[in-house]
Amino acid sequence: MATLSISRRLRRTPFSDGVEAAGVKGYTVYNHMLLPTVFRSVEEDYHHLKNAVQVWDVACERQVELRGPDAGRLMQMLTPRDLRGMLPGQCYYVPIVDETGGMLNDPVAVKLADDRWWISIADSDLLYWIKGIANGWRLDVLIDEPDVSPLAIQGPKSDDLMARVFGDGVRDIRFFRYGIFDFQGRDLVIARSGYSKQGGFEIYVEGGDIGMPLWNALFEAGRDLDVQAGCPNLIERIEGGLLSYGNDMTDDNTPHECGLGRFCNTQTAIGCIGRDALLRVAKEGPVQQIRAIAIEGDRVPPCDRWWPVTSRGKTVGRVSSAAWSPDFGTNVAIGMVRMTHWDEGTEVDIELPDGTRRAIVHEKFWT
Ligand code: THG
Repeated sequence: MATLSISRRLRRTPFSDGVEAAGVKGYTVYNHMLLPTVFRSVEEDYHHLKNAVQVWDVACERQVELRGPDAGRLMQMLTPRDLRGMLPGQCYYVPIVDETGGMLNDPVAVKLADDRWWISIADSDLLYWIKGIANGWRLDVLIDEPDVSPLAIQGPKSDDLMARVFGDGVRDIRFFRYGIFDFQGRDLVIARSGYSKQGGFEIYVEGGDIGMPLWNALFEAGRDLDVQAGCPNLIERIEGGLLSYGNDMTDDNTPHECGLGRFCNTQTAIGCIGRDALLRVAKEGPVQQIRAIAIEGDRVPPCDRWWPVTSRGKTVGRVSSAAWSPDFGTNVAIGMVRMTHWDEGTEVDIELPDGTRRAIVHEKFWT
């Protein structure tokens, strides 16, 4: 295999020195930035995540900051989720759609104040779409990428680790809420959220200079908790049905196809771009949708292209993410499946590069 060449266009993060010292074995590129994918092995990392606590460099979840009198109006233009009830202190998972109802990103919106928001983006250059909208509508809002780098603490021992560094107050943070906590004289946003189903927090580290001091403080405080460097885990996130923008869905998919209809209030999200298109597709209903798929046989190879889902030789969907699950003893996968084959228990074939496998479609994910 060839290697991926490193240059300054592929951005390091405030935690990269710690990630390297911890022995990172693999990276991907996300928002033009390094994102670790493996430390010991994907399977060892998976077991450790489910049993202990990990510190994840997810600085690549870049923030788009909206600041000014029109920040709230702009935010509602970007998403079909109704934001009227959202208060400072809350985070919302928000589909972002274009004028056709196609998914542009699936970020977490953080409401800091009525006139100040962070949009914690997935892997697409959303900044340019947002600047274009704001300029086209001549909105009174400043838009930029601030020096904010999320550090996730994930796993069952997250509360214990975080309490040692930030105090017992972190235990009271509710799911998708945040509080402000001090580290070395700096106020940091800390939310109970993260890209795993094992529980934990995300620290929005404001100011790259405190990245390594915070990283080191967490590892020193958690020595007896078996704290390890980790990263979003492929197996665990498939078991949990956490979607990956660019892999599992693109701008060709509506939120409803992605199973994100529960995060859309298209009727009441007045001003949302793509609202008319979404009202049309919501009335008809999607003709394909994200599903959990159990692929039979032994360990599948890495899914680096869509694998056709077929039935009697005809294509009825695609698999976009797949991995062997030690806990469930089967290959777990995420795919987009046509209506004719999306019911629970439907048998399908998956065309892998090295041959055809039988598989079962499920309506619910594993965790
Ligand atoms: N945290 C933050 N920013 C992010 C991610 C994150 N940006 C990139 C990427 N992840 C965006 N995608 C997701 C996908 C899923 C979730 C969050 C961001 C998620 N979903 C939960 C679920 O589906 O079970 C909960 C959603 C809810 O109930 O509101 O957490 O992880 N900061």
